[in-house]
Amino acid sequence: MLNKGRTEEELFSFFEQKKEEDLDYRFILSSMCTLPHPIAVKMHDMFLETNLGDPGLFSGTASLERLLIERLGTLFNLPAAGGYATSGGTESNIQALRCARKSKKEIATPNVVVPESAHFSFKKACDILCLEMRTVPLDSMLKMDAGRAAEIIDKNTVCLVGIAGTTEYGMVDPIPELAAIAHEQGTYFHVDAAFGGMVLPFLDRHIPFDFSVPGVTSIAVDPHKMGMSTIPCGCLLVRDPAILSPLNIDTPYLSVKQEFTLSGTRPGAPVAGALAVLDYLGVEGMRAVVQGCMKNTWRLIDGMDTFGIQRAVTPDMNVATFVCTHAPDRWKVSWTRRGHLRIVCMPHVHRDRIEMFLEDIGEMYAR
Ligand code: 0PR
Repeated sequence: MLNKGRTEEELFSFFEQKKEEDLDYRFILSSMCTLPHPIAVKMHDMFLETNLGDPGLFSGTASLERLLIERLGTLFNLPAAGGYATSGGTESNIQALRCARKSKKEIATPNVVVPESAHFSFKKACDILCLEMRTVPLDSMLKMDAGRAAEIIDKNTVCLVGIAGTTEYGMVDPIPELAAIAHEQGTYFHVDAAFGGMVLPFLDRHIPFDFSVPGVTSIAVDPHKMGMSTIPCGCLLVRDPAILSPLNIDTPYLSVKQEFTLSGTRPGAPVAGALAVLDYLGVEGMRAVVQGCMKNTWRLIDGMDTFGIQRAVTPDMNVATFVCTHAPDRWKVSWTRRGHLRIVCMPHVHRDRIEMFLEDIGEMYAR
């Protein structure tokens, strides 16, 4: 620590300098996060000091968390769903696998079956929980091959995982088929909709992924991605609130006597922010945001096509991938494990940005 404190001016100048070293969101085409909605920022500020880890002290904030879960449950066709706000998809996935593991305590050598496209958070979860992770190959559309999943799942499988909106390609696994396979085996079925959960309900095309599909046990969804909340805000939703009960541990000196969360201290601010965005925009507003992102995704795909740059796959949502080896320097893009150029058309990636990017890449490929 510094022996003597610094003045506010000194601090501001140092912190401002550091902030300038960060990339400008307007050039970030690789991220699944975005600029928070202004209403989220306001509510985040208002709830800055709140701690959901001791909900009895912040009962108003705790009721906002319950409302957030209720809103998302309703969006996912189960208003009575249980759940809580996590720090993001990683925590939601870890907690889902904990629930699944605990539902089959008698299995000595438990395994989890995930698609090859699963987010790396499942590796962390399996490592922490000492679960064998079995990966299922993808079909030609880069979706989990349900037939192969049926072959790989066995009596020691504690959880089958499907992805609704894959990180790299924006694809939705065949959730109803997978749910049926899990049901037949009597296995917990978790849907990772960390990204897609705030996209799929607002698309014109109906893609089943939520609690309306019988057999879906839990769903991860992240308001801090397409929900435009402040960071960090994820949510884990469960079909039956009792699914979380086996995670309960005693917290004798707190305002609640048990908790099933992973973190102890939990920020209320992003939860307030996430709920504010949903209630401010409503279904109509969210639909407009998502449809804007989809329009931009298609403009990008069509624009790249005119330069002879083919899409790697036709995405189910706003992630565009291309058979392409170079991209203009000033843009922050990403590359998938299969070597495709990947651009996520988040709400901050406005149409003018897409046009600028197309101009830049067009010049590169014309050379
Ligand atoms: N599940 C899926 C399908 C995801 O895409 C992600 C993260 C997670 C789970 C884990 O969520 P948390 O990171 O909230 O724990 N997807 C992004 C990714 O790994 C996260 C991200 C966002 C990374 C913005 C970088 C970035 O700039 O690419």
